[in-house]
Amino acid sequence: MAEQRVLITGAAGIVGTLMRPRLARSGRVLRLLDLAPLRPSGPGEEIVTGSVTDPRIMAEACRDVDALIHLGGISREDGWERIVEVNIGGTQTVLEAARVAGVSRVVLASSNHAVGFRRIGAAGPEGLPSDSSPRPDTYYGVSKAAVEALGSLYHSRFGMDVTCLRIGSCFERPADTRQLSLWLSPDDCARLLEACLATSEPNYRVLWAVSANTRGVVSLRAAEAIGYRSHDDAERYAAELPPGEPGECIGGAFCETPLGQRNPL
Ligand code: NAI
Ligand code: 15L
Repeated sequence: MAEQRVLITGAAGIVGTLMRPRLARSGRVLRLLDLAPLRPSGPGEEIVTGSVTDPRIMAEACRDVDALIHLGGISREDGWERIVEVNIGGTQTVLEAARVAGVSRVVLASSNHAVGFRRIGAAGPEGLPSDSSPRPDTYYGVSKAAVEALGSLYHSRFGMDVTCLRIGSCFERPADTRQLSLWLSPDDCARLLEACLATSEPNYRVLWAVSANTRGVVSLRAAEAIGYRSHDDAERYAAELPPGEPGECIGGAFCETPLGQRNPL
């Protein structure tokens, strides 16, 4: 079988680092791109150092790539100009380079903060659907809504298979009460990415990327429709966490973050 090459941007970050061992497969090459230094490559890996905002770097990085997972960028609130340049401009640069290079399958990291002002529970017992329209809570959330819109554009214009993941909280383990609802375990993240890499029909999708948490507040129906099956539940960590309230809105503390000010993760 022909080798599959998967380009991961933002590979040195939290999610990229968690995915690197989990997405490794025989017959697959992971091309890992980041501005930040990456651990030297192991077998089946290639390293690219550079910015997602640089068309030359991205053209080179997309060469011979079958699928692209775009995680790179600013992952919290920040100044408007930086957010626009890196998250919106960078995503357009990435998609355009992918199109020119013939990369037909793309996964884009969106965020719960694209819909951060949606109220928890308002959508009924199944939870907030993944296609609910944006209600961003920050400039960062606005950029993720734009990322989804760019993905839609590149699917509709060029037939690319584009999946946008509204990631809840993807960390080794949940850190607070809110994350008991929105946690995406690293293993489930890899399961979902594998499902995205295996879809048969080119389409445009926006999916919730969370585990099957007992206190879940978002719908997994669309993710399950492409074959995602969560095996994890944040509840097993509940007893270890300090008591707290989940908050009224999906975006939690981001809804009170001063606009344009870099906030804690
Ligand atoms: P992170 O901040 O740990 O990693 C982002 C990576 O992107 C960093 O390694 C950084 O060096 C790189 N980067 C920044 N600007 C770049 C540029 N111009 N060119 C190339 N690389 C650049 O973030 P994390 O947690 O790994 O998140 C990955 C993606 O998933 C981000 O797009 C984030 O917005 C999204 N996300 C993450 C969530 C989480 O819970 N970890 C939740 C929701 C969304
Ligand atoms: C995000 O979008 C951030 O990238 C991540 O660092 C967390 O803050 C996450 O949302 C969250 O809401 O927990």
